[in-house]
Amino acid sequence: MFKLNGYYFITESRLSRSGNISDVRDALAAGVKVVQYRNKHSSTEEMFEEALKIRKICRNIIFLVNDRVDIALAVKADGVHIGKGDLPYNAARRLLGKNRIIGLTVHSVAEAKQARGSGADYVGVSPIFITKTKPDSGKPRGVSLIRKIKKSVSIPVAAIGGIDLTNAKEVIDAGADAICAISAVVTRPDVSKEIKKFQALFGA
Ligand code: TZP
Ligand code: MG
Repeated sequence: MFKLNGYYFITESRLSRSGNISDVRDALAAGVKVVQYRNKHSSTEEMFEEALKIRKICRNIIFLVNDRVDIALAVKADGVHIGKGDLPYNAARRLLGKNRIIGLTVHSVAEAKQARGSGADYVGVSPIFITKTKPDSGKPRGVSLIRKIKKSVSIPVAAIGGIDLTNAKEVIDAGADAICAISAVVTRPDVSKEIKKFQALFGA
């Protein structure tokens, strides 16, 4: 079974100080084991080129592409992260095959159970807290939803949305296997150093 553990890095060039490629290098330097390429504003061609570069940098770790199954296949990513408005799970699975990773965004226990039943490799629970990074992500669910989902499904749970160093411990204590914190990391002058602070909270 697929495993997730620790800090999970997601790109966000609009908030980044030094750009996606530099951020991914910093994430690797911090020892991150999962990188997701998320880009909501570039052309398909630009996304392909950038994803290809990141795939090359992320040779020995898990590299996922947000939303875009076509880009994931084109750059031989390890999988995708999808949710509402993206290709439905079954269609994505048919294209990606059984060995690639598919993570699904969920907002409730029912959705998490459904994701598990369809064969998703992990769920992204979103948003835990209020976030400006994705204003349309819906109402904050709080850490209680992580607890409930962990009791209901066996696949790994990644938590996302408004997570920073002040609340990350609470999220981990609720049972999250992985945490994604975008603005709390990519807006900081030293991305690697910031990620290490999150990683230190695991097992602490
Ligand atoms: N999906 C749900 S919330 C979110 C995404 C991509 C944004 C999380 O960003 P931040 O800055 O960590 O709140
Ligand atoms: Mg999506």
